[in-house]
Amino acid sequence: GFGERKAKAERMFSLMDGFLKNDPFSLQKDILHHVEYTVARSRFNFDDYEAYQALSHSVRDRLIERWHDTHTYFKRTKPKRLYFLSLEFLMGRSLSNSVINLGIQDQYAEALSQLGFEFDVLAEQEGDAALGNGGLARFSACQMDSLATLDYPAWGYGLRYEYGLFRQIIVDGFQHEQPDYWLNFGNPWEIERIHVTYEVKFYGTVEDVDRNGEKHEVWIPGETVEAVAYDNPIPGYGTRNTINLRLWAAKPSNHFDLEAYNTGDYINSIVNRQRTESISNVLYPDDRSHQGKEMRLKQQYFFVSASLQDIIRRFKEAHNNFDELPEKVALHLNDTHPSLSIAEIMRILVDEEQLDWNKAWNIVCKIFSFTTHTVVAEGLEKIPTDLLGSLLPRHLQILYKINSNFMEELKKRIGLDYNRLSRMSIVEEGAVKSIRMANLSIICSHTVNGVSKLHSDTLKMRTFKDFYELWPEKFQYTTNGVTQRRWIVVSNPSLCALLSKWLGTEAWIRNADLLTGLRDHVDNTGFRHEWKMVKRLNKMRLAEYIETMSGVKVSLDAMFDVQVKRIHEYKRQLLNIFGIIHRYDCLKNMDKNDRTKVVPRVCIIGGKAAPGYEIAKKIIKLCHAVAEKINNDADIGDLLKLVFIPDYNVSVAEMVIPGADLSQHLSTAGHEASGTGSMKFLMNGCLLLATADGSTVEIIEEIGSDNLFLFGAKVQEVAELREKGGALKVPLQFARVLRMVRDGYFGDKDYFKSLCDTVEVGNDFYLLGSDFGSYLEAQAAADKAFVEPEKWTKMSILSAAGSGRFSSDRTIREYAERTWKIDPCQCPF
Ligand code: NTF
Repeated sequence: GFGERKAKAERMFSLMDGFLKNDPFSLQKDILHHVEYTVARSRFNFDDYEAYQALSHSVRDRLIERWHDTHTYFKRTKPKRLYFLSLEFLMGRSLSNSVINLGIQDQYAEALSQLGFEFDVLAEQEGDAALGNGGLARFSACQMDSLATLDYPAWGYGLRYEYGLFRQIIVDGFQHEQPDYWLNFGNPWEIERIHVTYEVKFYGTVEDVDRNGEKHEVWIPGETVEAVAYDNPIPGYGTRNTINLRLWAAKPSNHFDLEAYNTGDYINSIVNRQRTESISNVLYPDDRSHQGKEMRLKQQYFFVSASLQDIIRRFKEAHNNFDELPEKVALHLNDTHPSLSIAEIMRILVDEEQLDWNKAWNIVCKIFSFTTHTVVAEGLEKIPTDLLGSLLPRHLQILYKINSNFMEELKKRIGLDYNRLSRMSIVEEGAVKSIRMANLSIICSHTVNGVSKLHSDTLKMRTFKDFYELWPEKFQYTTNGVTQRRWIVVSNPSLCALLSKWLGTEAWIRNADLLTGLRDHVDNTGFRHEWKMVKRLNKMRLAEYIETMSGVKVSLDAMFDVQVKRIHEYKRQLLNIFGIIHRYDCLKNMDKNDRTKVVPRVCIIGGKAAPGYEIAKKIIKLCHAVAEKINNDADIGDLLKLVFIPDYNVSVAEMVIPGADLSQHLSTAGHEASGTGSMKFLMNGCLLLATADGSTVEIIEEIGSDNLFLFGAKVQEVAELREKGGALKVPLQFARVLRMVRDGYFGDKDYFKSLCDTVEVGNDFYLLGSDFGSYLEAQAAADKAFVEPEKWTKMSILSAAGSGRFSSDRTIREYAERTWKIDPCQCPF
């Protein structure tokens, strides 16, 4: 009874010391406790890695306290919740970020130094959590940080891959992929919830059942897998709120396997069980083509089914009428990867909860929102109906029904325009009949978001034109952002201190708009001097890293020029390399005396190529071949260096970005949906050399076109240029560089042939040739600015000063207010 429960609670409470204490002495005690009892090492003998583990566990304890409080508070106050569904999160390391967000960085540093350890050294022990590919996945991670910091009642849902994104190693200039078995040494940042499990079903058939005299279709599944929850606490900065990122792992279901029992095939039944575990094993390493792979589809449904069961269970605990669902639940589709949710929730409401189809559909259309991260229609996900029908027969039926209802409605609105009807259909008839996940997502979502203004215009005018004409009000844009907690506070502590000093407050860490205050100091020589010192310090850190990674010694006086991102033809790393070859060629042909006037450069390129993307891999090889030549040319010395940074990931980015003077964003206009790397560089006072693509257009609005180096064809010009094809004018320098590569100047002539073909006149889809002239001019302008350090520093300051709008806090606030309609819910201290 109640009396008994109360007595028990009181007894429990009297046994607790209250919250964990954060003074250095208590922290030391906790760390040593974990050395002895969690890591099980002697407290008199443990190394840096063990110290890292113990330290992390003491941080984890503090996260758990806040996590519990936050969720108890959410449960009590029952706010509308956001569920952020994403198949990818690139969280990177957690230690520094957690300690900073908890606000106990200094205490930990002191506690550790008294124990003879250095916080930063231990932080370096941590490996990255790399459960994602590129921009989309890191953006998800930034959004989680902002959701927690701004006190939104949000959950993230994803998959706990046992193998994250492959590690890139370079052998003879070629990329090789190594598995990232990241859980090998345990993961202190997750909490295994062995009691939070759901059954996920696959295959089987659909059968008719009789329900109160009516015929209904019901799924009789053939295979069952269990989903186990792993919770990853996400602490907000300057708040007690700590939200949850729940990742699912597949485990074999413990259901009694009658067949194996009957046939006595004990060993095989266990071997078969292991196959089911493999669902969450590995992240697909391709960031924009997930076409027609059965395992990928299984992953998507596994994730969707477990998440929705969890969400519906939580809803039913607090509410008893599904009419309330839209007031209490917002479901966000991060790209189309989770869009099976739509069919799944219809199945739950209609088949299991026995709601009338139309009633269910009306509810469902009020809860979904959708963000797309791609530009071109060819990149959109399609699932062959054969595959879907065998894995999820009932879902395929549901999708057909959604589509036929939609087609009926559409005919009433637009008449019998069969071309348009077939373009808008969820079902693509063709050689391979398939389901168009983007069409499904648009039809069912109340809001379709682009990730920058330009991107959204493209969606409206091209990619989703038919849908825009039908439902203009659905189409919105919410420009991406990045979290200044990770991209300044964690990764650039010296800049962080400088900002707080000159802004006179740390408030910019929660309100990045305050960075505009830097404009007031731009004419102060003392401030500029300190600004330069910070950059120099970060360049030193980067130079050391370069030397250990590649053996190349670089001069700190050179301009550090960086391009780091996934390798893609549209991102045009090849344009960068051609520019470098051109620079090298000029240096070689230059009079010795003239060389002294040249601005020395260190060109840094980094990024992974999808394992099956041949051209991207050739770009990596070419980069190494060119580097080999240039770096060993005694004529050139410090005037030009080229280094490829292997295994680019979140923690490498944290080191590289603060050390850059210049960063390059070279996508052919109209191809980069937004770009978030540029925002990180901007915050760190790096100048941008960029095309007018994605969010760069909005960056220019904030910092002014004088403070960056813009080049290249504009979006409106691209189509026309492409049409010219073979008649396109290409500068002589471009032809010369291309010839050098073709002729084997950098070796491997045959291997580079197909790469060269992609940019040959008439075949140059991404317009490297036609943009080359303007690219070289922008590069020359950058050189010119760099020799005037005061001017350069001003541009650098004004870049950072204008970066506030590109905080993911602004992004999240816009989503919360306009799209999700959720309110902050701050757990009291
Ligand atoms: C990326 N997409 C886009 O290519 C970037 O322009 C954008 O900034 C980020 O998403 C975040 O919105 C992907 O990573 C993916 F997976 F869609 F290819």
